Amino acid sequence: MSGAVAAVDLGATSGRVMLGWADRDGVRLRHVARFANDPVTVPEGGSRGGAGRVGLHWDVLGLWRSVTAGLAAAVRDEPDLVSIGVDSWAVDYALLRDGRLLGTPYHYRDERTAEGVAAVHAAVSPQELFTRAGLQHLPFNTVFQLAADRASGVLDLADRALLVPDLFSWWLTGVAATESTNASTTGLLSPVDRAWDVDLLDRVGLPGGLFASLVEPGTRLGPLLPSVASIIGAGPALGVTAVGSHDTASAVVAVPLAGDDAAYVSSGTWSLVGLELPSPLLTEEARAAGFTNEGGVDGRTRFLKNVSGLWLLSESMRSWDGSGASAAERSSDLAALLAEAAEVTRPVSVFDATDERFSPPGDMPARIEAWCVEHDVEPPRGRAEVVRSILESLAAAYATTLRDAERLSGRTIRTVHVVGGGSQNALLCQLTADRTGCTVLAGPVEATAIGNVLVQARAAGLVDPSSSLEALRALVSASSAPVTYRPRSVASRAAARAS
Ligand code: LFR
Repeated sequence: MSGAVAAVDLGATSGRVMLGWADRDGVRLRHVARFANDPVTVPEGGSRGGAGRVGLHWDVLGLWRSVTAGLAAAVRDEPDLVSIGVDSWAVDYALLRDGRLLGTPYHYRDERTAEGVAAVHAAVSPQELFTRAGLQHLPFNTVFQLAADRASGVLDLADRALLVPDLFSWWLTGVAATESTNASTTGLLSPVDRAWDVDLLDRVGLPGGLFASLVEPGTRLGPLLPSVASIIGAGPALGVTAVGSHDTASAVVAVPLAGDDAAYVSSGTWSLVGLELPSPLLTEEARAAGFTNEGGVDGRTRFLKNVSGLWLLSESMRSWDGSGASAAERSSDLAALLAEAAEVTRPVSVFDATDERFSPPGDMPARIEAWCVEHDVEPPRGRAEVVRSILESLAAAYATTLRDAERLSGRTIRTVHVVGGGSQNALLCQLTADRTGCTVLAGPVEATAIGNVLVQARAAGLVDPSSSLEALRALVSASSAPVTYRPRSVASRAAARAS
C-alpha cells in the first residue's frame, strides 16, 4: 500500500501540520504549515473568582482555524492522503455539554489549581495517588484542574471532558474518544491495567462518565465529518487515526533507543528525562524522586521526570525583549546569545530548574537572581551568563534525574538521546554529555511528528502492520543520523558519575 499521512502536532508555543511518508526503507517528513500558539490572558473577576483574577487560556478556536487551513494545504499537496493524526501537550482539556464547547480550555500554567490540589489531597494522600496513578506530582495534572473546576461550579455544567488532541479529533470526526497515552497524564488512569480508576474518580468527587471511552494508539477513529471534509477539500475516505496523542509519547516512539543502556531527553518547552520500561515502577522511592509512569505506545511505560526546559530560555528572551520582537528576530538573537553563552569562562551558578517558581509566565532572569540570592550563591551577571546558567542548570537536572533513574530501575545508562527542539542546541547537548558522563546522540528534531507519522503508517499498512516499536525505530535510524557529543574529558566523566 502507498500513500501519505498528515501529522498535526500542537506544541505549547507553536503548532504544525506535516506530511509524512513511511515505507520499509525509512520515514520522511515535509512541513506544510507552522503557526503560533499564543495563550490568552483574560480577566476573570466575579463573585467567586475575586476581582483581580486573570485566567490563562489556550486559543483553541484559533488553533482549529490554523489546523484546518494546514490540512487543506496538505490535501492540495498530497491528494493521496490516507490518514490524519493529532498530538499535543498533555493534561489540558475542554469541557463540553451536548457536544458544544463550554468556555475556552485553561492553560496548565494558569494558577487556579492550588485549590484543586488541596481538595484532592484531602481525599487521597499523595502516596496513594502515586500508587494508583503513577504520576509525578505536578500541580497542573488533570485531576487537580478538574477538582478546581468542580470547586468553581463549572464542572457541574459539563457532560464531557475531552483532552486537547481528543477535542481536535472530535471536531474532525464527530467521534469522542480518549486516547490512552494522554489519558495516562490525567492522574485518573491505572498505569497497570490502563483503565479509568473508577474508585479514585469517585473519591475525588468526579463523575465517572466524564471522559469518553479509551482507545489505544493505532485505532482508526473514523472518517472526517462531511462539513470538515468540505472545508479542507478532502474526499470521503480520509479519516483520523489515534496516535500517541501525548506529544511526549509520540516523541519516544521516534527515539532510536538501541538497548537498556539508552535513556532519552525529549527537549522542548519541557524536558522529559527518563527511560522506556516494560511496566510501571510504583515504589515509594520512585515517588520520592519525582518520577512519573506515563503510558507509552504499545503498552510501554515512559518512566521519566518532567524537569522544566527551554521555557526558561524563551521566557527570558521574552522579558529581555520589551519591544515585542517577532519570533524570527528573537531566534536570531537567541543564536547570537547561545554563541556568547558558549564562550563564558567564569563558572556560573547552577539553580534548581524544577523549582515551581519558574512555572508561571514572568520575568525569569529576576526569578533566577532571587533564587541565587536566597540560596547564597552568586547570581549570573548579564544575558550571556544567564543563558549559560540556565543551560548548565538544565544539564545538571538531567544528570541528577538520570542517576536516579539508574538507581530506581537497576539499569546502567551509557547513551542519552536528545530529541526535539533542544537537540539543535549544541551547547545544551554538550553540557548534557559533560554533566552525565554519557555519550549524547542528538536528533531527530521532529521526533514527535515522526512518531505520530509512524503509528499512523503502521495502522494504515504503509509499513508492516505487525512492526514492533523496535522495527519502527530502525526506520528512524535509517532516515536520519544523530549528532554525537562526547563528555569533554575522561576526568569530567569520572567526576559526573561520582558526584
Ligand atoms: C511536553 C508536555 C509534557 C507535559 C507538559 C504539560 O510538551 O506534554 O510531557 O508534562 O507538556 O502538558
